[in-house]
Amino acid sequence: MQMRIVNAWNEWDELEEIVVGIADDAYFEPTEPGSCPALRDKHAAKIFPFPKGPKKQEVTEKANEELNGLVALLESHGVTVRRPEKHNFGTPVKTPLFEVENQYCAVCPRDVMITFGNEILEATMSRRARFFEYLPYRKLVYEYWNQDPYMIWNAAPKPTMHDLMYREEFWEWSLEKRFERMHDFEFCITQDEVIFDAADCSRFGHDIFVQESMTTNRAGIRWLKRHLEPRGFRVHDVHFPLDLFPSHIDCTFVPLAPGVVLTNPERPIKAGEEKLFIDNDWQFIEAPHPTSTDDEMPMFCQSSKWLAMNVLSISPKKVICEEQEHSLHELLDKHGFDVYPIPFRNVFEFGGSLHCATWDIRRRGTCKDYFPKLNYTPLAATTNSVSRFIM
Ligand code: DAV
Repeated sequence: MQMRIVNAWNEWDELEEIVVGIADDAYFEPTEPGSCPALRDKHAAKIFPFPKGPKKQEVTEKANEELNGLVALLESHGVTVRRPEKHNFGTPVKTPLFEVENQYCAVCPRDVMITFGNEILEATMSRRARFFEYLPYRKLVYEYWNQDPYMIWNAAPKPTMHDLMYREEFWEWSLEKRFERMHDFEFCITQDEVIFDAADCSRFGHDIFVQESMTTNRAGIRWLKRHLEPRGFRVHDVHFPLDLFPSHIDCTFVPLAPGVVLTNPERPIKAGEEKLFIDNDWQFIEAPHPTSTDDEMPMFCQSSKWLAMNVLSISPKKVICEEQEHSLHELLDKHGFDVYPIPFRNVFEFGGSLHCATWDIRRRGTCKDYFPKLNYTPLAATTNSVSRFIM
């Protein structure tokens, strides 16, 4: 019998195979129209620019120790763990339409790669330094594709990443201006090209929720709808207006088990979008305040303190959490989850925490409907009626 290797329909089913990122050869993210990295300490930022070039070896080694700790924990639960290939992130990128001085790292496969059932999809990405970030995963993808005859492989269309794709003045906007415009959902990328990072998607069986953000635009969500609906998925855009710098849904809205989502108290879902969850008996559990304030996060980390919520489920009952987030451990324990704490803070400056640093390939289970009361109109239905009309 032929092996089925690629099979993951949600964020919580029992985990069987996963890719864990690696910090080797990581570089600092460069300044570019889609990203303006800044030092965490505002006083230091007045004196020192954000560093350029490769990450220091001891910093990379510390991150690798924690990533290896995650690998060991997963293996002790019987999970098969795979790692990305080596890649030279110091190579500059030059295409006919843009140039960038270096690439980034292979710590966060979640941002680039996603498994939708038996399909592996490579995201378009939204930043120049990450244009080629699928490369460290290609050997694995070929292996899955060669061994699993049911596996479908797709790569979303690459955007130009030309200057015109970005709205650079976004970085100059004051917080007041962002706050006033929070319901426009307009960020540093324009709406003309198809743009999405994989980490803006969250999988709930038949239903996929995609956040509009600095890394995913409305055309990106439309592309995902047209791509996924013929396979039986229902794709929903979701918004968290109080997140003035949204990037990746997995520090904001994190499903842990059927009927349970961990929510971010500072980033409530847009009024009206909660209805689908409430109507279908989903419970929102509010995450407690993280251990660190934003100012206390590691100096070069570009993510918020809400990395505290970036947990990895290895079954509907078992969750891996960052070691220092005691209030979160207690909360999850109270709700009947087994918590597995591990140190992970040295990974933060490489783009994320436990969910970001992984990409699940196989979870035991099938595609289920967790929103049975949903009345969904597929995008294709509207498009078809228009084309019939034109003919
Ligand atoms: O809240 O800063 C970070 C996600 C990183 N992949 C946040 C989201």
